[in-house]
Amino acid sequence: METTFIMIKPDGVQRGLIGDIISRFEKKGFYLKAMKLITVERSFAEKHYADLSSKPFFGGLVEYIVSGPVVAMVWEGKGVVATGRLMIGATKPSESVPGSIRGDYAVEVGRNVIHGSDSVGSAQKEIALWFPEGLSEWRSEMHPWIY
Ligand code: 3AN
Repeated sequence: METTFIMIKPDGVQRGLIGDIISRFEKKGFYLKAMKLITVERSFAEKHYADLSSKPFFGGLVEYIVSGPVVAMVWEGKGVVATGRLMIGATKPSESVPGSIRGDYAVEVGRNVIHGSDSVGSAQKEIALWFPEGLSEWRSEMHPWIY
């Protein structure tokens, strides 16, 4: 079953959006497989955003991610990578439609509340980076009446 890495960024935590965001993924029908509240080191944030290291906003992005605790999560379900991205909305809040998380809660690209893996491959890499301890054994098939 497909899994994705979702992170509520420091602004999302500080603004009290954790419950709402988790609720959206639960209600959609995805399964929470791992979750932790964690403040990461600069070197860890640089590793997470390594693909963006040449971008002019890289330094500011790393500062932002290490500025406070984040909620790191793994969600599982059919098509969860692509659907998760739709639920999150476009990177630029000016382009993210109302109804999406960024569309409802963000106005600044540099404070856009949430991260979600952009492909199945990057999801696997990000999950390995953030959850080296592994995921919960709980599987939906244990409770077939829950979809
Ligand atoms: P996404 O998070 O939608 O996958 P990416 O991977 O292009 O978007 O960018 C990662 C993060 O970098 C964004 N979530 C945002 O916080 C930050 N970012 C992207 N573009 C800019 C920009 N032009 N200025 C400042 N920060 C940016």
